[in-house]
Amino acid sequence: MGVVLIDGATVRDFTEDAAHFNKSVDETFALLDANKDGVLSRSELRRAFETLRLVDKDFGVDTPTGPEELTKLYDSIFDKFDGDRNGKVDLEEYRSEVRKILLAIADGLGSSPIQMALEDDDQSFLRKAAALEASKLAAASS
Ligand SMILES: [Ca+2]
Ligand SMILES: [Ca+2]
Repeated sequence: MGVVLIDGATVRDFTEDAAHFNKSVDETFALLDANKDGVLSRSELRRAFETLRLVDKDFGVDTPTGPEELTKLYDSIFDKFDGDRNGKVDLEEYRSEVRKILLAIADGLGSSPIQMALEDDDQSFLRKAAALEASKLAAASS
């Protein structure tokens, strides 16, 4: 496992590559949906963010330390995902919110690349974007 540089274009390419993007998103959705009912509950989404560390990696925010702040943070994340406010996050809502988040990250990165370690157990989307970039580079140079 190595280190790759990713910039805004890498992240944007990833979100625009529908086949890869949907596959990655669907994989994480399936992981998060612990009771396999096809939707994410508040607690499933929260546990997901805790175990995948998506908050610090993909949202770029410092994880608050107090339990009340944490609950507020996860509630606000859940409300963003739950577009139709029915208390559940379905796959379409999940896909569209993840895409929005990644595009915002892409804008933030611009053309200033950041280093991204490729770790096997890292399920963050930035890592997936980095892996896609690495595989394209490998294909181009072979
Ligand atoms: Ca579920
Ligand atoms: Ca919903």
